[in-house]
Amino acid sequence: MGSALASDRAVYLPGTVRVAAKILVVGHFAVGKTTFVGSLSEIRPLRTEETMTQAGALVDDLRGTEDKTTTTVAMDFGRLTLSESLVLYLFGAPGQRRFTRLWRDMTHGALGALVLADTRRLEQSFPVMAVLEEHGLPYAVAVNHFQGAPRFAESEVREALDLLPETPLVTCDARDRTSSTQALIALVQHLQSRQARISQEQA
Ligand SMILES: Nc1nc2c(ncn2[C@@H]2O[C@H](COP(=O)(O)OP(=O)(O)OP(=O)(O)O)[C@@H](O)[C@H]2O)c(=O)[nH]1
Ligand SMILES: [Mg+2]
Repeated sequence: MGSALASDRAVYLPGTVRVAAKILVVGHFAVGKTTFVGSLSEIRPLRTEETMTQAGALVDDLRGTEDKTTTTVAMDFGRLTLSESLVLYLFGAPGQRRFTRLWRDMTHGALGALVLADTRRLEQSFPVMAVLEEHGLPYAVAVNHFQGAPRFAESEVREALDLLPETPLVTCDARDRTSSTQALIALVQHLQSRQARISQEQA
């Protein structure tokens, strides 16, 4: 692993790539999903941003992200070549709960998900994690740290989100490519060790 950090954002996939995996980037409204996919993608990310209007003001919680003017209405799409042989296709979900049906559809064919969370509203992560659990999709959690957001000990965040001991929990800055890559690597390592465990049990 590691070539993704050093390489330029290449348009074409290297011929050495053998495995392509669909990874979801999910989380509640305005947690930084579009920013995360945009920081990581080596191709120009596909975005489906629309301007937010007064109509959404009563339902969309903009606390802490008052500068935000657009929201994802379908999905974000990006690509990250993580090693010579592995490429990740990143699908960023829309954030509002009215898109729950789309979240379900997006789980099809996905290998795993990265749940972005914000310590100012951890409880808003539950509906997202519930959909993943309902579909048996393994996930890791990355706290996207916003300025002024409270910092809690890892054990406190784990307890608040009711995470299983094996679920990875990391902190990231979705605007930073290196930090976002580390979060994704935590998920990929989790998926690999989970797969190894399943194969061992089946042997
Ligand atoms: N301080 C800080 N701001 C961030 C970070 N990540 C995203 N932002 C800002 O937070 C706002 C929300 O980011 P988005 O990437 O649009 O969030 P989203 O989860 O895609 O939002 P929806 O698609 O509307 O649910 C934007 O104004 C970003 O610039 C971060 O790590 N730190
Ligand atoms: Mg978005």
